[in-house]
Amino acid sequence: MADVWLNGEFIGSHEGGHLPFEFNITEKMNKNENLLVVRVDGSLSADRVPPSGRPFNYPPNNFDFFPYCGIQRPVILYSVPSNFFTDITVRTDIQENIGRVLVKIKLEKVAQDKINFIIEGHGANIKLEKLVEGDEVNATIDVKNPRLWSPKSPNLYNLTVELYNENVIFDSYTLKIGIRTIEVNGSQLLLNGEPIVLYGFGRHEDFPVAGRGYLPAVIIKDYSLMKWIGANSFRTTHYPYSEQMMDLADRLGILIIDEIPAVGLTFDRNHIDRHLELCQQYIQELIARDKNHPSVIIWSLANEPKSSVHSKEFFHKLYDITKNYDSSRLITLINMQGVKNEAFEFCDIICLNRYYAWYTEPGQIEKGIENLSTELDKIHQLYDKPIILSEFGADTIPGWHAQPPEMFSEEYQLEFLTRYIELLNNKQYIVGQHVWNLCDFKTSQGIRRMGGINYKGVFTRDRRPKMAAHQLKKLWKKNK
Ligand code: BDP
Repeated sequence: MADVWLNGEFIGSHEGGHLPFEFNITEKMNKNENLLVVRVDGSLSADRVPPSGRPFNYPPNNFDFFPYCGIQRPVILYSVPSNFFTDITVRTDIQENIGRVLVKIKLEKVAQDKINFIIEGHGANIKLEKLVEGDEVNATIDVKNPRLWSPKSPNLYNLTVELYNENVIFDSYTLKIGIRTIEVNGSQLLLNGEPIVLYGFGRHEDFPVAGRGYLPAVIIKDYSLMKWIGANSFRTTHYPYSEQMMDLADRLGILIIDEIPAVGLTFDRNHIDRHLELCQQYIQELIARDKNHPSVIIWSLANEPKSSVHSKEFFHKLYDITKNYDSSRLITLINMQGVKNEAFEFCDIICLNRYYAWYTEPGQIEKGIENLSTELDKIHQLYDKPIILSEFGADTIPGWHAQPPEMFSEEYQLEFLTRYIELLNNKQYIVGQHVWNLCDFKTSQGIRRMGGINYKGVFTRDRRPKMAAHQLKKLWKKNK
C-alpha cells in the first residue's frame, strides 16, 4: 500500500505493488518548491494479495521469495497538454498478406479537429486521418505484406498518433508495436498460425544488495543469459516485472507469460471476497499496462493456489473478467503438484509446476520421470489442451559434486533437467518447458532454505553458470 502527500496534503493511496498508479497534482503544486512524500507499507497480512502465512518462515510469507518492501522502481513527474491521450490500445490480426492494426485511443476531452494515425518502419508508411467525434476513437490500419513479430524476427513498427486542434499538434505519442497473432488449436500453441514451443524459465527480480530494486544492468545481463542459453520465453513469476523488462522483450523477441501477484491464495472464507477484489484490480492494471506488448502472449491469473470448494467460482469470475478486458490473448492458471485444479476446464492453456524426483521421489530421477509421464498423459487425455510445464527444477549448491548424482549436487541438477527435457520433447501436446529458476534467489528464512536462498537457479545469484546451464544450452541449441 502506498500513501502519497504533496506539500503535507494527502493526495491518495494505492493498494498493491508492481503496477503503476498516478495522481494529477496540477491544482496542488506550489510555484517554486514542492515536497512529494510516498510512504510504502509492505507489511504482510492475511487480507492482502499475496497473503501472509507460514509461521514457520521468517518473514512469515505464503510464498517462496523474499518480501522486499520500499520503492523499487522510478517515481516520475510528467506534464501533459490540456487535451491529451489518456490511453492507446493496439490489437493486431493477420489476413493473408495483410496485417490489420486496430487502434483505440481515449482522450481527456472531446477534440474538435483531427487525429493522424501513422505506421512507419520496415517499408510501411501509412497515414490515416480521422475527425474526432467522441472521447474514444477507433481506427483500422492495414499494413500490406507485413513483417510479422516473432522470437526469430522481432519486427517492430512505430505507431504514431497525433492529436490536432485547429491544425496545431496538441499531443503526439509513438509506440512500438508488433504484428502477430497467438492462439490455441487443439493441443498446439500457434504464433502467427505456426506451432511454437516455449523454452525458458521462471525468474525473480532479485540481485545481491539491490534486492528487487530496479537495476538496468541486471535486466540486460539476464536477457543476455537467456539468449546465450537458447531460451525464447519466461514467466514473470510471481508478480509483474518492470516496464523496462517488458519493453526489451519486444525488442529481443522473448515471449512472456505475464502474472499478477496472486501467489499463495488459500481461499480462507474471511478474506476470499477481498482477495477476489484485489485480483480483479491487479489483472485490470496489468492489462492496462502491458496490453500493447507483442511479447506478452498469456495472462497468468495465479501461481499455485490451493484447491477449495470456492476456487472454481473464484477463477471463473477472474477468467471472464480477464477475457472481457483482453480477448486477444490466452489465459492460464499455474497448478501445483498434487492439487486439484477445476480451472483446467475453462483455462485456454494448462500450466503445471511439477517437482517429481525432488519434493516427491527424492533422489530417484528414473521413478520421478515415470510418474511425471503418467500424470501428463492423464491430464492431456482429460482436457485435450496444450500443456506447459511451467516449473521443474532441483536445488543445487554451486561447486557441490557427486557421482552417482545426489540431490543438491550439480550432477543431479544436470541429470534431472536432461531427463525432464527428453520426456517433454517427446510429448506433442507439451508446448512449453520453463525451468525453475534462471538464477538462485533470496527467500524468507526457514529450514527448507539454507541461508535464505532458493538454489534452483541454473545460474548463481550473481549470474554465473552451474554445470546445468551448459547442458541446457546444448539441449536447447536446436531451437535457435
Ligand atoms: C513452486 C513455487 C515457487 C517455488 C518452488 C520451489 O511456485 O515459487 O520457489 O516451488 O519450491 O511450488 O522451489
